[in-house]
Parts: sequence; C-alpha cells; structure tokens
Amino acid sequence: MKIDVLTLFPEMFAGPLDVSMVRRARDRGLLDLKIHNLRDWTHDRHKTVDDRPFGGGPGMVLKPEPLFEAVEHLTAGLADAHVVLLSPAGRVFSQAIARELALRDHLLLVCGSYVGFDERIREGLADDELSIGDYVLTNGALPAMVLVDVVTRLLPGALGDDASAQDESFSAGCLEYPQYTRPAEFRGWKVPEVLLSGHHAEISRWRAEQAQQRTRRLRPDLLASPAAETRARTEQAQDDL
Ligand code: 4FV
Repeated sequence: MKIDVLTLFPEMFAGPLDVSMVRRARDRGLLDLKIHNLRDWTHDRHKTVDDRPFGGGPGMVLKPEPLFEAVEHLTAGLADAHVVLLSPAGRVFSQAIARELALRDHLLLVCGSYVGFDERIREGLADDELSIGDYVLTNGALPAMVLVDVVTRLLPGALGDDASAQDESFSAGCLEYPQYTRPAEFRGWKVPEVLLSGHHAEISRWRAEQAQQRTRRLRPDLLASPAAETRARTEQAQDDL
C-alpha cells in the first residue's frame, strides 16, 4: 500500500511511524509511506497556506490553492488515489472503516489545521472525510498517524501471523476476552482453571462467553453493531453444526 500524507507539521511524524510494526511494514515493502509539507506547494515568500474567513469570525482557514496543487501533483497519473480529509466533521473512524481502507492501493491523507478547510477543498478534492473522535485536536497530524497505524496492521503480513488480527477487539464486533500469562498465581490472584486445562474447545467457549459478558457490561453499543450481528449468526451456525 502507498500512503501520502499532506501536513503543515511533517516533523510530528518522525518517531511514531519509524518504530515497531509500521517500521517493519515499511522495511518489508508492505507500506510506502511519504510525508509531505503542504508549504512546498506555495509560491509566495511567506509560504502562505491560510487566510481569514470570509464573513469574519475567529481563526484562519486553509486556502484551496496549495491543497489543490499538492493533491493534483501527488495523484497525477494515479487513478486509484483515495483522498481522505481528516477533520471533526468526518465519519468517526472504526475498525470496519480501517478494513475498507486497507483494501485500497493508494491513500492520500490531508491533515486539517487552523479552524478547518475552505469548503471548496471538501467539494473538489475529498473522496472521504474521517474523524478519530468527537474532540478537537490542534491539527490533523495525530489523526493521520492513528489511521496509518490501524490500517497498516491490516495489511497482509504486517502482523506476522495474520491470525492475531482476526480475534482482536472490534474485529468481531466485541471487546477482547481476558488475557493471562505466567505466573499462574500472582499475589493470590489465580489464572482461571479452564485456561490451564488444555481443552481448546472449552477454552474457546470460555473466551467467547467472557468477550460477550465484558462487551455487554462495558460497551453494549457494540453488541448492536452489524459486526456483532454477523458474529452472533456465525456462532449460531457453528453451534448448529
Ligand atoms: C480531528 C479529529 C481534529 C480540528 C481543528 C484540527 C482539528 C484543526 N481531525 N479527527 N477529531 N482536527 O480535531 O480528525 O483543524
């Protein structure tokens, strides 16, 4: 997968995407990630990318010209580029949306700044608009990093055994089951016997039950999600076997 990021703060990306899983995915050629400074598509000596809002009001707005030039330059001859604006006005990002994006060959992430984008950027450039949550950040760099991390994990081969991506939280519409490792007893807390039993069918049943219980208690909203319905249907089908 190829991911281009357009930002006013390229220096923020040094670090989080240079270590661990994303680093390995880049080294293995699974991910071709490039960070671009939007100011590289300005032509005045102040490298102007923003201006005051028409109609007055506080703050500054991202101008259309630099963004149109940058996106047209970075997608020239590349029909498959999927342009995603990052802003609080977008669809709230989720594992399901990450799975959608992971199927694409080329993502162009446009980080918001100031009070937001000139509306013509949204109308003329965006294929999609995503938010990482209902809160206001200083700029769109962190949302872009979150998106790159989540999507890269879903690239075949990125996590080593792709199996682990399957039963992660949210993949099946519910929270993960409780995990334990050695020692089997810690300060009087014992690991549930079933996990020490070696009975894999018992262990899967216990884990499924625990995941449901925990989701019902902590995130009942997830149980209403389409993914949860699919999961319930699959389980029913398995039980009917
Ligand atoms: C945001 C979010 C976000 C809004 C003003 C940057 C800031 C400034 N982006 N999910 N939540 N963006 O808060 O994606 O432009």
